[in-house]
Amino acid sequence: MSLPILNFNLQGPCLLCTHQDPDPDGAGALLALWHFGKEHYLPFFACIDHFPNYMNFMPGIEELQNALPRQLPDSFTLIALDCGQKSRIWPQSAVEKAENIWNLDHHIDNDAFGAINWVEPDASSTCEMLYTLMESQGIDRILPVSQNLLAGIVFDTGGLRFPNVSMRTMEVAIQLMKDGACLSTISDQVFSRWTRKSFKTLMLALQHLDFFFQDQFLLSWIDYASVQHHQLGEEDFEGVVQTLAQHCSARIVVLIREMEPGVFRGSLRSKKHCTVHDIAQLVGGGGHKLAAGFSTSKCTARELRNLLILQAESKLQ
Ligand SMILES: [Mn+2]
Repeated sequence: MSLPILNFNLQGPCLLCTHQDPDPDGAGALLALWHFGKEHYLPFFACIDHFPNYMNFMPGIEELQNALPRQLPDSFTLIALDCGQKSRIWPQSAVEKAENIWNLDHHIDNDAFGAINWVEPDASSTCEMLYTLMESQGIDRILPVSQNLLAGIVFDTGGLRFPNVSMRTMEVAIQLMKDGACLSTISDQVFSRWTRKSFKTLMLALQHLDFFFQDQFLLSWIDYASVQHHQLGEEDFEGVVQTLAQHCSARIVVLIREMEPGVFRGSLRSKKHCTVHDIAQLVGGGGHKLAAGFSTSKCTARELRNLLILQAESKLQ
C-alpha cells in the first residue's frame, strides 16, 4: 500500500467532506479526522449531509450535521473521504470554493479528481486507509477516533465477513478494539436496526423476486405503485439486497425500486468472483467490485430489466 504524501501539520485550513447520503465509512473517516484535528488544535472544519438515525451513535456526528461551518475561511483544502467522483462530494458548494482537493477513497471507479489522490480499491474501507495513514505518522488515537474508524470498517465489511476483509483489516480492527472501541456495540448499532417498514420492504422484495440461470442471478423489482402505497423511503431499503444475497447459489443479486415514476434506483451485490460495478456503470452508477448502485431515468423499466438480465447472463457463462 503506497501512502500519499499527506502531512497533517497543514499550513492552511481543511474542510473535511464525505459523500451525499453518508454511510458509516465516509462519516467515520470524517469524524475520526475531525476529532484528531480538535485534539491537536488544527484548523479542520467539517460538515455532513443529512444522515439516517442509526448513525447517531457515532461520536461527534450530531454536531456536524447539515450545515457548512459558519467560520469557513476564504481559502481551504477540501479533503474528500470515501467519494468515488467529485460530483458525489457533499456539499457541492464547497467543491467550487476549495483551493484544492485531496481525495482519499477505496472505490474501484474513483476517477482521481483531486490534486492529491490516494485510492486503494483493495482496502476494505476508507476508515482502514485512514487508520494506516494515521499509524504511519505516529499519531495516537483517542477513543472517539477509534470508535468512528471501527464503525466504518464494520459497516463496509458487513460485520467483518465480506470478501474485502483482509488480514490487515482484522489487524486494524483488533488494534481499534484494544483502543477501547466495542465491536459488538458497533455491530448492533449498524446492523440491528430493522424497522416494521424495513420488514415490509423485505416482504415486497421477496414477493417480487425472480430467479434466473439456476438461481445464480436474483432480481427483485419494486414498482412505484408499491413504493407509493407503502410510503417507502430510501432508508427502508437499507440491508434488503444484502439479505437477498444470502441465497446459497446467488452470484449476482439486484434490487430495483422505482422511487419516482420512471426513476429507478438499483443496488447490486455479487459473490463468487463476479463483479457488479461495471454493470452499474452502464446505467450511470458505480461503486465497488462486489457492491454497487445506480439511479437512472434514462431507460424504461423493460429496457433496464432486459439489460440487467443480459449482463448477468454474460457474466455467469
Ligand atoms: Mn467506503
